[in-house]
Amino acid sequence: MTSLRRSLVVPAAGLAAALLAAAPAMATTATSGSTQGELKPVPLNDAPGTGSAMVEVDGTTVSFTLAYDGLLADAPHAAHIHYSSDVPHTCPTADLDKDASGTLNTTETAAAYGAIVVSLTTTGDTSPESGLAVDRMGVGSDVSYSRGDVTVTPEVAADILEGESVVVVHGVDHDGSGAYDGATVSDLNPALPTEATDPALCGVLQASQMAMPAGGVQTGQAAVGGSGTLLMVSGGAAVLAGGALLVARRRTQTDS
Ligand SMILES: [Cu+2]
Repeated sequence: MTSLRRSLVVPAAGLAAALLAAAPAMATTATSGSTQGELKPVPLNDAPGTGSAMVEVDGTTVSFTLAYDGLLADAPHAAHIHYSSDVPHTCPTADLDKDASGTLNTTETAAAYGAIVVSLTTTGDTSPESGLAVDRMGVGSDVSYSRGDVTVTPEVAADILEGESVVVVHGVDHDGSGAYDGATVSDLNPALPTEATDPALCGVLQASQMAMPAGGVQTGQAAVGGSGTLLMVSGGAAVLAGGALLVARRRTQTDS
């Protein structure tokens, strides 16, 4: 029996070693997941619309589906994923109307959701430089499009998976004229009326529970504060020390 016991112990030790050895490998495979956001009207801007965004991350490749309904017809609607490290990663509230204009422009609302990190174009470049490339974005009131070839930095990928990125669709009709017009110019581009760029719909990208891999992916991200590599190593640690990580995960979910 002694020899049998020994033969059981040795493989167990070998398994532990294998788990430790596997941890670095998980750094590349576990930076994946699905997120989604329910798009709702931005306060004060009164866009009569709703929508949804689904964003999947696989390493530094992002695929997305953006759909919305009810926005200004026959008008282009810029759409982006926003993130900055120094904002609350939320959709804007009416109290951000710092100039008391009665509406919210992009400068005011960026205090909630940050800068453009991905331009949700239908084709071609998806960098912030394409933020107003509305010839490659949705047009009209009932729009749905997808693409699967967006390349982002590891940091942007991690920010999306951490639930700190926000999808915004722009373009409103404050005066109900049926077109982008009015005397107020855009804070992004003075050649455009502010109606063309003011935020219409907003939704925070949250992890899709059903599509998330089991264990502490969110936990690792929150615990170490953002590095994709570190968070995945932490995810590996969850296999070995699940209890403490589970507590951290609960705390994270309460905060969010
Ligand atoms: Cu935007």
